[in-house]
Amino acid sequence: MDEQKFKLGTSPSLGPLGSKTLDEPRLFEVSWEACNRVGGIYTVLKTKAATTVEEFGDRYCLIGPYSNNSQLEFEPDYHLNGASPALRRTIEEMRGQGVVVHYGRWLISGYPSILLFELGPVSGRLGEWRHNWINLTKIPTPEQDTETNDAILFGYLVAWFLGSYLAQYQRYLDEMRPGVEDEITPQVIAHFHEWQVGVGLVLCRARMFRIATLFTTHATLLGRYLCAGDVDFYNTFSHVNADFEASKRQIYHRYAIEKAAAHSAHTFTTVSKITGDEALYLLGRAPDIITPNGLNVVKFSALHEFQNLHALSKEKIHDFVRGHFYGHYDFDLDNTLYFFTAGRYEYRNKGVDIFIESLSRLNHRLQLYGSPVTVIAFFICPTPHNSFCIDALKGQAVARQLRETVAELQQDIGKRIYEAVLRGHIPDAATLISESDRVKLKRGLFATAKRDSLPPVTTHNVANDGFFSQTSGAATTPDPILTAFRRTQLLNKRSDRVKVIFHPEFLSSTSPLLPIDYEDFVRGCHLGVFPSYYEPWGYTPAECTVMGVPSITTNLAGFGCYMEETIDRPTDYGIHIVDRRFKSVEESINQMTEYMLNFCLKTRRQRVNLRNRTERLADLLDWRRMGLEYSKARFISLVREYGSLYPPERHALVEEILRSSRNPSKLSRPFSAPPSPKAGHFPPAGPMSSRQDSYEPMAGSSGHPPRIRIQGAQGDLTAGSDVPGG
Ligand code: G6P
Ligand code: 1S3
Repeated sequence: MDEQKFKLGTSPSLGPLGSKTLDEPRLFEVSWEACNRVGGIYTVLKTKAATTVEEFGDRYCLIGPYSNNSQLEFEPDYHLNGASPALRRTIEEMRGQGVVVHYGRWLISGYPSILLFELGPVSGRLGEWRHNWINLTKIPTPEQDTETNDAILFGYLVAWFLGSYLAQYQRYLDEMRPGVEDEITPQVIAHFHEWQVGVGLVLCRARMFRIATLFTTHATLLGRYLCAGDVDFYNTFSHVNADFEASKRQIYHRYAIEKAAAHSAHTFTTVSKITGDEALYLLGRAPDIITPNGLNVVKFSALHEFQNLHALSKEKIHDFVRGHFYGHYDFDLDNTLYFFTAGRYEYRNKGVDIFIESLSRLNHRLQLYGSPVTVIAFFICPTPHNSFCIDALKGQAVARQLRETVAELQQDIGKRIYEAVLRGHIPDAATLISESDRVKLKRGLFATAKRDSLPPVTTHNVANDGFFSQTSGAATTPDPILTAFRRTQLLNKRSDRVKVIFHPEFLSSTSPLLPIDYEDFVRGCHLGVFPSYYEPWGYTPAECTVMGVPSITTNLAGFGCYMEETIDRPTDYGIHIVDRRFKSVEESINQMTEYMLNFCLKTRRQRVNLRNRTERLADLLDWRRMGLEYSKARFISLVREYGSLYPPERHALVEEILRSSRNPSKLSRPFSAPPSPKAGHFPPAGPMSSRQDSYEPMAGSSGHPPRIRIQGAQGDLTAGSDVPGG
């Protein structure tokens, strides 16, 4: 299938068909998180913008609510210079009726147009619109739910806008062709993300606008609620009484908006297959097509440099570790591996619970084998805290002081050697360090050696550390990570081969404790661990992948499922998928422990090799490839809405898309080139050598990679030895 033909902007005009002509499609993408940083959808829209602009140019416009967050990233176009005539007239018309709408550019890669509606100025119309909504849909909406009230205000504004725009657009087209009888039909696509903007979609359909609509859910409302509780979600979701469960949790009205939007849309999509199953059972509609999340890979792309960047960033983490473990620093940093998990603090949904349990088993196994390897596991999960932990700060201060002392000495000793050689003799090593130098060094030695307590398991004083709140003395739920450390006895003892550090704050290069950005931190680590229980997609392991960092994910995470479906043996690419769907918790923990243990047993050379393989997957996650699923979804909507104006081949193409999305093909296992160059063995010519791969053989590899064709990729992602497979 020629994938390029769905790219609407690049295809020639779709008409003329008989006496009618279709104008090139205009795309509006509607989301609560457009230019409004809230969660994952913001990342989707932001990273995808460049490829969408490439496809639609100025015919693409985002729509979102105006908020304080918006101001930092929004460049207003006060005179509407960049707006098309129809758009300008619509905005002016709405402004004339008291609507405050900002038009301009979102300051991100791609520089897309954006419309931001202020909700405050129309809040007086809430009563009228709520009443209308309830009459129209019979969905009861409680007056006091401000989030739903905002969703209604925003939805009515968006529907108002789209209806007016359609009329202005047709008027403009007619004006452009006075006296010509053949009509040109405008094509408008409106893509809505998540339930918060579902009202607008339902209204467009109820008002019978000639607009091709799409609805994407990134996580079902009810699924999130059920998983956060203590429900065996994936074994029960096929027979859940969704209406009842939603009512029980007092989210029926929101869930009903989501369900109405999913059913109203011409095309319904989810970010992963697993969320598609969830949608089928909880919302009653299976997605027409999966639209997985991509990344703007260029941003992370470091070509062959990424291995060097790993070494540089790892050195920064080493610096922190030297200070943190002062007095207990008896392990070899050259034999130390950094594991980490990061994300929203959802202890169970993000799988932090089973990560800690597996670490404790790993600790035991490494001790048993007398392994020289030390694992330091970081938990970057923001939670309320009071300040830095004194002991953690002291450690960094002590290490910094010693570093400065040694740096001064280094300079002095250098000078002494220089002077001595100038005077014609080589100095005696014993005289190079003076008495006062020795005193300074001894002071440093005592400072770093003296420590009664164990190195702290947390960098900050977590607010809920204890069983009793400090202020009221009332019982509170103790912090689950710290509780699990205590229960599993992961307390940074000398004998522990696994050490733990909880960093309850996002990382920042300005931190006095661990001064490093998240991206650099990820690059410096060896393994990202994300054993999520509820994760419709999950950007964290995807980010690791494009930076060449192996990771652990699960077959309950959209990303993990996608990798499992796309690649033959993901483990060979450094993507370790824990089975949390068909195995018991105990079995999943054991599987994870095995993954981590095997990782610890790898040599440096094997780790370097694995990182190379992982990084090769980056192209798979690029929006240039993933974005094609969006193109296909839009194409389906267009044909479904403007069907009578499309020739039969276009309808057949829709069937083809739907068929092929039901049967995705796999990428075979990564190919390893022959061993280190020696007589008769040379690295394959071409791009592989320029990628600086190491030439470690893998069992079963033949030495000559076949050309791999990834179906469903942009064009055909065909390459020789450089593409993993074979
Ligand atoms: C990169 C660097 C090497 C370094 C290696 C360490 O590949 O280019 O210079 O030796 O990382 O790898 P490790 O897995 O031990 O951190
Ligand atoms: C959702 O955001 P979340 O972290 O609440 O949408 C993201 C973007 O599609 C997705 O990556 C994530 O898994 C979902 O959970």
